[in-house]
Amino acid sequence: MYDHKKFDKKWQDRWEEAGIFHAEDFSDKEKFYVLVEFPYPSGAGLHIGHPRSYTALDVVARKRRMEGMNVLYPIGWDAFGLPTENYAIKTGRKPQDVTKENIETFRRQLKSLGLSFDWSREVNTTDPEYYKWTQWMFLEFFKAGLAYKARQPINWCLDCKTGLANEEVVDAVCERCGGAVEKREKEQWMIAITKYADKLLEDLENVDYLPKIKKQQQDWIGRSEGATIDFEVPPLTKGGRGGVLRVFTTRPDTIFGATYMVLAPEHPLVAKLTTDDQKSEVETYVKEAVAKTDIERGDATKEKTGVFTGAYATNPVDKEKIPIWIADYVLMGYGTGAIMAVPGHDERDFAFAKQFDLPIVEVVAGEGELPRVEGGRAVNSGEFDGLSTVEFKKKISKWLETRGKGKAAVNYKLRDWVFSRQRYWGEPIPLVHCEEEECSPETGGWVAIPEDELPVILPEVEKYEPTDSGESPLAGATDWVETMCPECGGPARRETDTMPNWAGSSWYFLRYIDPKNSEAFADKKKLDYWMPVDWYNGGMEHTTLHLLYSRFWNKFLHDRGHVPVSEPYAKRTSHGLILAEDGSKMSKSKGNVVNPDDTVNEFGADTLRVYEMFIGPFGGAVPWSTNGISGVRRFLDRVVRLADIVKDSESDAVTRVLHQTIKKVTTDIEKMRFNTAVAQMMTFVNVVMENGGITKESLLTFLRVLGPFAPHVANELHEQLGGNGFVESQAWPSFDEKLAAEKEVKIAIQVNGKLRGTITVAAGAAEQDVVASAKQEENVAKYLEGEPKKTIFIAGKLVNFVV
Ligand code: ANZ
Ligand code: ZN
Repeated sequence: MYDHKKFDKKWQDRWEEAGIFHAEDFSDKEKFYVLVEFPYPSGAGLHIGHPRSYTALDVVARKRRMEGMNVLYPIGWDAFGLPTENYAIKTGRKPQDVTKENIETFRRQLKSLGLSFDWSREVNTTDPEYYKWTQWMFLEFFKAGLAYKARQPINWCLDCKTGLANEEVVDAVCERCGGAVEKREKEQWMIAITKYADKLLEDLENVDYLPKIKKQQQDWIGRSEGATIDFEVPPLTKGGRGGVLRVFTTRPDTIFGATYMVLAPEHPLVAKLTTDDQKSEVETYVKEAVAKTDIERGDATKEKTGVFTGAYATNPVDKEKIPIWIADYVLMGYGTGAIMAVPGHDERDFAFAKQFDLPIVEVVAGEGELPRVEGGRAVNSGEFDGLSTVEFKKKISKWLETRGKGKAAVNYKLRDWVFSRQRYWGEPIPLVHCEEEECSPETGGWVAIPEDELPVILPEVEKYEPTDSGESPLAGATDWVETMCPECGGPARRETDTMPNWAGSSWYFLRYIDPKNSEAFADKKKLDYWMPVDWYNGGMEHTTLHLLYSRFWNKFLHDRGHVPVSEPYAKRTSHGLILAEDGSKMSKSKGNVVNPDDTVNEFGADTLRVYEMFIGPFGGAVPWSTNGISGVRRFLDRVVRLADIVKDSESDAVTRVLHQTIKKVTTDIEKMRFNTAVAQMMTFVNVVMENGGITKESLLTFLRVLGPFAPHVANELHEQLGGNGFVESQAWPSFDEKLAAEKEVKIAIQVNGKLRGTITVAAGAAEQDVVASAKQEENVAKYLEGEPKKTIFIAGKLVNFVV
């Protein structure tokens, strides 16, 4: 048993004194920027899940340093956000004070794990010196016309009492609190992320992200190619001119099969198109439909509902009159909020047509029953009959375009980013609204705070409570709100909404590069040197939130000439969750949360580190196991005991397992197969113990591969054995393929004493394995009919089957 308290403290102090984890700006060495998602310093302290990601990339960072690279592995605090604010409300304390305490706890906890962060680069998103630049970047969006104020229905969390972005509504509830979300019409600051939809998609080809991460982003952006088509509708007012109903479709080739049209209940033409005798029915339906969430409305398993408007549209290709319906399965927020319904080839349209007895026409030939959604040859489509779906799509788009009835179009599921929050604990939006009518009409009276007056400091207020009316708590800080217009000197009011907690995290990786710069968010030359991040690990839950936002933010800064690369992260990987022992999610309310402090105190930092790497495949969810922890501790105790069996020579088996271990750990780290790397190190210790000894040189070499996982134990032994300096200052060991290879022997195979073949097997291979291979040898198999009566085995020489 080693004294982990002593080891941990001793080596953590020494590393800090020597400053060996400080990254140098500019160096002859190749740079390597390793990034983990910085934590939100909650009141609960470090979660046992944090060290999984942090240790994994610590292993990578430490290996890269030993490979001779200049490594940047930074950490900081993503500290704005609702939990702290809610806690402050409950306890009557200032979020500023609470945040400070929480950060101190997190810092102490992370330091206790011996992670090789460059602590001199710590950043904190709530520090005015930091959010000054978040505000500056917001103004860049504003000046580029990408931040704009709009009144529109947004998601409103009833518990958090704030607007949310689409990305923050996960499975129909608030991503943060799990509370119900409703649609509310509100004026909001928006950021035009949709302008970057194509770039965000295309550039996924230039980065090394896990395939499932790319897929999620692609699906979220949801690019659909198709066409808009205009259907003529009767005069919208008595005696007036006819109008058009525009639809978006991904299948313009099915236009001859459009047997009815559907408008979203919120569609602006609903009131105008509805005939008098359908009016009351339509109004009742609309009222019910708009109260439902998009998720309910899109649910394919629910029975379809809808109502006829009384009006008809004209199909531009065959002049057929088709009825116009209203149904909630068509959403206002997508495409044009209206569709041509093709029940023969669309599932939802089919279900609707069945429900309301509308005609169903086959326009794509194929096998099986309707609806058939796949492509094929066109039928019942006039002059277009016989065309393939692909050809038809091209032709019809042109046909429509030359007649002014439609054109090819692209649609996205991605929506602009709802950026205002009606809460206190966030960055103030650095704008004022000028009350002089003539001032800044082109921005609706909104005026930017000049750069030299940034940051706009978040004022202290008496009440942090959010309001049901949707006003930010800052609205009550009258002295702060009422100010002077920087443009014209007239009276002006500050914007009282704050930024979402995703603002500060959208660019923190840039600030690490130059955290103390007061002239710019970071020095250009330093950005040139360090960017992009070479390897970024984080949670899958952030794929369509932080990861998407920060890619967008970086691309925008790149286009403005502020950062050197368009894609911020060259590589993105993801870790699985750590669950409670019973496989459920850890949660405070269930009382099944494991505190990392307890594990570190009882077993030491290395045990927690190695355990989290050993617990299971890195990408998967895994339950915590107290037994597993003890097992890892026993492994480390055995490692320490290896120092007692150092000899002048060692058996071939030990040399071999050493080289096998170097080889396996080297490749496993790159593939994030940390669990099998640890298993191999365990095998190594077993083999050395079985063989009764190891040379000092071999043990020192082993400590270098162990170092990234268990740096305290590795350094302690390294010192005991008289090794030079830190394990971290040694070169990553290389392996000899020949020494790693299992020795092989030829085995003669006889049947009834006659030689019938030979096979090559690893020396020392187990009898059952050798016999199994022997039976499979082609020539031998011919002479064996069924199970041999008897099998004679002479290790390393011969197998004789008696039949
Ligand atoms: C006719 C058609 C025929 C369609 C067919 C599909 C198959 P994605 O791929 O998701 O972009 N659609 C368009 N706008 C809609 C809205 N606001 N609410 C609900 N549905 C809408 O889907 C595009 C397809 O979804 C469009 O193509 C349209 O139906 C429907 F055999 O038009 B399609
Ligand atoms: Zn003004």
